[in-house]
Amino acid sequence: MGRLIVVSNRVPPPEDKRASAGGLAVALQAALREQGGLWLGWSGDTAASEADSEQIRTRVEGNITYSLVDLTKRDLEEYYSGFANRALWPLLHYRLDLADFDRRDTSGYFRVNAFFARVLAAQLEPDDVIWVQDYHLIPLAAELRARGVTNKIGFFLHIPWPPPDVFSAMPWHRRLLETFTSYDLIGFQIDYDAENFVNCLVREGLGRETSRGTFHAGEREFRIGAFPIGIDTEEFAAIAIEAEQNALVHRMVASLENRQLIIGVDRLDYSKGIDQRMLAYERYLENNPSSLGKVSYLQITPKSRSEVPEYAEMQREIAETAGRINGAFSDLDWTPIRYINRTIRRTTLAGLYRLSDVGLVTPLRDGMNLVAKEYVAAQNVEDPGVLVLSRFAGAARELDGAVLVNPYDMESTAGAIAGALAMPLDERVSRWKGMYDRLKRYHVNKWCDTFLEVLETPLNVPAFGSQEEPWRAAS
Ligand code: GDG
Repeated sequence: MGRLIVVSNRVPPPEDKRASAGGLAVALQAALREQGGLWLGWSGDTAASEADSEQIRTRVEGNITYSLVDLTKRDLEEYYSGFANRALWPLLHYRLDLADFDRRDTSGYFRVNAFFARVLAAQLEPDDVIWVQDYHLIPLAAELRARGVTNKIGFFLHIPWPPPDVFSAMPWHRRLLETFTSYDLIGFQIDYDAENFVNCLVREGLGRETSRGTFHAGEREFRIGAFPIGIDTEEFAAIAIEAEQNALVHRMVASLENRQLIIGVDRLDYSKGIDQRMLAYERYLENNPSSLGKVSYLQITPKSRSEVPEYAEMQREIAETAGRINGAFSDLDWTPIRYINRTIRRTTLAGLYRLSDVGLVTPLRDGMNLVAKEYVAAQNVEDPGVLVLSRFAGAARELDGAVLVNPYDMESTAGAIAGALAMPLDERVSRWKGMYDRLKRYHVNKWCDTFLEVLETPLNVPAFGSQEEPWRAAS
């Protein structure tokens, strides 16, 4: 087997070791270590000029080479803040109202993808297997093929894929869709996303199914499937147990004074439904006057993408909502919402999940949502909390022990919060156990291995396992 080449917008910094790194970075690093390989992506730094961005920085750690490229200010504005985060992100999260389709950004996106392809093509060996991550780099395979690259190339989309009527609102939808046909395997989080994508391809006449999960377009044949991403379940559970000794977690316990705790953890993003969630909690307080002073809701929301105007606006809105609710309901010794607008250490986070009676995960749309999975992994076997989960998170396809809600429906979300806080122990245990067992079996390393196995399986050999497994061929 050749080397594994991972390409993603960002490459994890060298200091990202176990406790602080997310499960995905650790799993990809483990796969790279096993096979030997290369991780290529943006360094996070801005190059002063185009000539400077040609200077590739290479770092070798064991059998992994990290290849870091700087991007110019213009590249970042057009490719990253522009097309990726102001066109693709809202579009693929069904938010046409927030999408900005700008011609200059679009050409910047394709230009930076061509640049990445040029950098990668120069380093490739014939039997390398390439795995491209996420929406920033969709045209990469087409750019590589244009440079004569014939290696296996897989793509995994971490975010949702909408139905054709939503996707085709983007002026360049066909051009982008066409580039997908250069991959050998296109992976989505859940079967609904894969199904939407197939419908887009078929609607545009860009692919037809030849056998289950295998599609044909022009000269090429490729697979499409669903590969729900997992977490490092047992590691995370162990961190959560250890975190019971954490000083910050102790401070939290003391400050709660036996109140019940609800937790929400989300990057500051409109897809996460944070404002709607606060309103549902407000409705819960209104509907349950006896709960006043007896429940605390902790919302941890690190800032993200502040350079995109919609995010700055949303940050203001959420802070206002939290302030208004606290102003209306607080007492001298109680604040209903504790809103934290910065990053908390991963170990502390695990301890806080474990402490919480309810994990409130209510995105309006989400590829998977790892917070839902981390919340389950962190629970105490003897006394687990309840996951209240949006039916529009990919995780809802798997976590059938969660209390599922429609985040647009405040009244029923408020009811679900009340039901979760009052749920008896035996029901909590039985709901939690099924979810935990599943997360243990389909952890992030398994996700990684399965994707790569399917990518390497010749097209005439069946690649997907039994129906019980989460990996599904699209049709
Ligand atoms: C994309 C897709 C898909 C959050 N706050 C803190 C913190 N976090 C960590 C969580 C979790 C991660 O960030 C967030 O993961 P999500 O899955 O919830 O969301 P996205 O960032 O939008 O990720 C998503 C994912 O890709 C993977 O495929 O599930 O649908 O949108 O791990 O714990 N971590 C620390 N402090 C914080 O304050 N340490």
